[in-house]
Amino acid sequence: MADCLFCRIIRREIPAQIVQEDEHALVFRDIQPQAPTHVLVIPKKHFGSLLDTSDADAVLLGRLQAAARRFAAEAGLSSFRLVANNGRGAGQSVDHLHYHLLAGRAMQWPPG
Ligand code: DGP
Repeated sequence: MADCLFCRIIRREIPAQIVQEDEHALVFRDIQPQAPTHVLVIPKKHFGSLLDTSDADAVLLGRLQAAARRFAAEAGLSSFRLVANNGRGAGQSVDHLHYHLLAGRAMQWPPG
């Protein structure tokens, strides 16, 4: 997607603090961190949100969780939250599927 912000980060057209990368996924620091540790886990393939994926993408979706787990393990996180906002009503502002990984402070439940 030519004008997608996160696709542009993947292509290195916009700078980001990338902390992990493989063939399928990118993990980088959120520009507006909501916790001491706040990274975004994204697929390199463009999906607007989880609703734009299908059962055929199950392996790729699993890879995103694996990337999140690797980051958490390497960062020594014993607890963290992994969350995806899907749709404006849920707070999604960037239309490229992404999981927020937040850690380093007490978390509330349910989230607001
Ligand atoms: P959401 O609101 O759930 O769609 O999350 C989008 C996140 O993306 C939000 O926490 C801020 C982050 N973000 C927006 N623009 C940029 C950017 O240019 N660079 C980085 N690293 N993060 C961004």
